[in-house]
Amino acid sequence: WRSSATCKPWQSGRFLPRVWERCQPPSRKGINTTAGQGQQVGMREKQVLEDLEMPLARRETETLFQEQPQTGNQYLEDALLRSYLKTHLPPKVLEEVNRDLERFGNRLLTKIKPLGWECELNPPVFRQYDAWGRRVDHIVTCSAWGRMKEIAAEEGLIAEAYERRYSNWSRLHQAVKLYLFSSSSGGFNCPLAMTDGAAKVIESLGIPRSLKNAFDHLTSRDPKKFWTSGQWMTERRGGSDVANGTETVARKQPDGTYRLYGFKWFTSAADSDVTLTLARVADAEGKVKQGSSGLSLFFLKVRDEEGKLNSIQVQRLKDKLGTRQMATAELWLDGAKAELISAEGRGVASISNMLNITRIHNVIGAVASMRRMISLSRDYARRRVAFGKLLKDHPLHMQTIARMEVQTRGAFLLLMEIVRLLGLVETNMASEQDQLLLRLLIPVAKLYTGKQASAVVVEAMESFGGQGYMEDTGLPVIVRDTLVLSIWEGTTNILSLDVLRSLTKSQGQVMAAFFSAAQQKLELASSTAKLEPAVKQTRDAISSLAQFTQVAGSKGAVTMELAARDFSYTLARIYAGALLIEHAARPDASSTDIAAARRWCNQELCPVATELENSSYEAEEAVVDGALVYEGSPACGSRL
Ligand code: UCC
Repeated sequence: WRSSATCKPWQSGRFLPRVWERCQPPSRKGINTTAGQGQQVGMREKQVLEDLEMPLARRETETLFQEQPQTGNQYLEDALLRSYLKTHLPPKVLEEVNRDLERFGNRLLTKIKPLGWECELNPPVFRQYDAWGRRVDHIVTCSAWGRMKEIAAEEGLIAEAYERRYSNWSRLHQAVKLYLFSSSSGGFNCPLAMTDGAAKVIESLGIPRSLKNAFDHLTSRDPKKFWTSGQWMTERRGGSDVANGTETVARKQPDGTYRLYGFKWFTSAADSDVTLTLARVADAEGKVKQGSSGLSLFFLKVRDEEGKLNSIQVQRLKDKLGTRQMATAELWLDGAKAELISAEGRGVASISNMLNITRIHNVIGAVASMRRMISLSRDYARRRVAFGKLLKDHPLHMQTIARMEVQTRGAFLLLMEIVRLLGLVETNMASEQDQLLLRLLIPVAKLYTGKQASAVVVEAMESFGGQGYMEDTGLPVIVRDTLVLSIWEGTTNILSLDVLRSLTKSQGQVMAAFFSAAQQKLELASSTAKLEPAVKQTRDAISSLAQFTQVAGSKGAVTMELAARDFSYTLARIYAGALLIEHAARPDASSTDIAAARRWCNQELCPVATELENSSYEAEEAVVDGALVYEGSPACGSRL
C-alpha cells in the first residue's frame, strides 16, 4: 500500500495519472500507446500476426491465440482491503493480521485454488445402494473437498471468530480470511457459513453442557476434530414461509430426547456432521401447533459413532444451476434422534441467530465474487489486444470495469462495517446504536450485495468477450455460483420484509441509529473539499429518506410493503455512500478513494423518495401491477 508520503491525492489533480502509470505492468510494454513502452507485447502481437499467415492446420495446433488472465496473492493485490485494515486495526493487531493474511494469500494461490477447481470437476455423487443391494445412502465427495475441511480447521476459519484473541477485531479477521477464501474454496464456503451459524446459536444459548462437545468440534483448529454443520430449514411447502411450510414433527422420548419425522426438501452441505433444524413438538395426543409459535429448534448428529445415518434417508441430490461442488439433498427424517435446544415455540427466533450469520457469509461471498471477477478482468485487459491496442487502453472498456470497481468498493465497505459491528456486539463493546444498526444492516447488505454481485459478475464475464462464456475458463462457474446469492438465505423481497420487521420490532429505533451513524460519517468528511458534492448528495438523500419515513408511516402497511425493496436499496446506497466518503476522508486517502465516493454518490441515492413521488406505492398501483403482469394470461381472461 502506498505510504502517506507519496499519496496526498486531494492536493494534486495530477495524481490519478501517476497512480495509473504505477499500475502498468512492468514487463508488458509496447503495443502502440503509452510512452516509454518496450517491445515485449509488440513482439507477441507480431508473432500472433505471423502465426496467422501459417497454414491452417499448423495454426490450430501451435498458436496460443490469447493469454490467460493471472492473479497473484489476492491479499496483496486488494488495495481497498489493505487500506481498510491499516485504517481500523490497532497497530499490534494489524502487524499480526497482515502477516497471517499475506501467508494465507500465498497458500490460496499455490495450494487452495487448485483444490477448489478439483472440487468443481468432481462434484458429489449419491450412492443409494451398495454392490449387494443394501441401502447405504452414501454421498461421496472428492478428496479435495475433504482437504478443504482440514484447511478450514487449520486456518481457523471458524475458530478465529470464537477464540477472540484480537478481541472485537477477531470477527473482522475471520471475515477477511473467509472473503479471501471464498472464491477459491470450491464451494466449501457454504458449509462454513452454516457451521459458523450453528456455533453462534450454541454460543448465544450460553453453550449448554449438552452442546459443549459440539461447540468444541465446530470451533476446532484440529482437522481431525473439526465438524461442519448444516441448516435444514426448507421443506416441501416452500423455503421462505418457514412458519407455515414446516411439517416436521418432533416426538418426545422417555429419555428426554426427541425423534424427528418429516421431509427436508433442501438441505445444503448434506455431508455435514451435525445440523440445526426446525420441527413441531407433538403433544401427548400427537397434535402439533401450526404457525411460527409451533416451531422449535433442534440439534442433531447426522451419523452415529459407527458412521450410520441417524434414521435419515437421502432421497436424492438436488440438480442445481451452480454450487455443484456442494451436496444439497432431499432428506427423509424417519425418527432422527435430536435434542431440543430452544424454548418450545421459539424456533424461528432462535434460528435467526444462525440466519444472520449465514446472511453475513452471503455478503462475504458476494463481495468475493465481484472482487475475483474484477481481478481477472483487469488482468486480462493488460494482456488482450483488440483493434490494435490492449483492452486497458480502450477508455470505454476501462470505464466499464471502473463502474464495477465502484460497486464492489461500496459492497466491501458495507461488509466491513457489519463485521466490525458484530465484533463489538460479541465482545460486549457495542452501544445500543451499534446493535440496532447491525440488526438493520444485515438484511440490507445481504439483499443489496446479492443483486450487485449478480450484475457485476455477468458484466465482468462480458469483459472477456466470447471467452467469458467458455466453461473451461472457469468464469461461468463463478457466475453460476454467484447467481444463487440473491436467492438463498432469504430472497431480495423476503429480506426487504425483514428490514421492515426490524423497524417494527424496534419501533423505529433502527432508523434513528441509521441516521445518526450515517450523519457521523459525513461530519468527518466536512473539511475535505473534494468530497463536498458527495457529502451534499448523501445529506440530501438522508433528508429525503427522513421525509419518506414520515409520509409512509402515516400511510399504512400496503405502502410500506410496496416500498420495501426500494426502501432497502435506499438504505444500502446511502450507507455505502457514507462509508465510501468516510474512507475517502482519511488523511492518507488516495485520489481513487475520493473518485469512488464521488461516483457512488452520483447515482440515485434515494429511489424510494422518487417512487413515492411517482405514486408507485399507492394501492391502485398494486392493481395496475397485477393488470400489467397478467395481461393476456388465461388467469385474467377478459376481465382486463
Ligand atoms: O438453508 C438454506 C440454504 C443453505 C445454504 C447456506 C449457505 C449460505 C452461505 C453462503 C456463502 C457464500 S436457504 C433457507 C434460508 N431460509 C431463509 O432464509 C428463510 C427466509 N424466511 C424468513 O426469513 C422469514 O421471513 C422468517 C422465517 C423469519 C419468518 O418467520 P415468522 O415466524 O413468520 O416471522 P416472525 O413471527 O416475524 O418472527 C419470529 C421471531 C420474532 O421474534 P419475537 O417472537 O421475539 O418477536 C422475530 O423478531 O423471530 C425474530 N426474527 C429475527 N430476529 C425473525 N427474523 C429475524 C432476524 N433476521 N433477526 C433477528
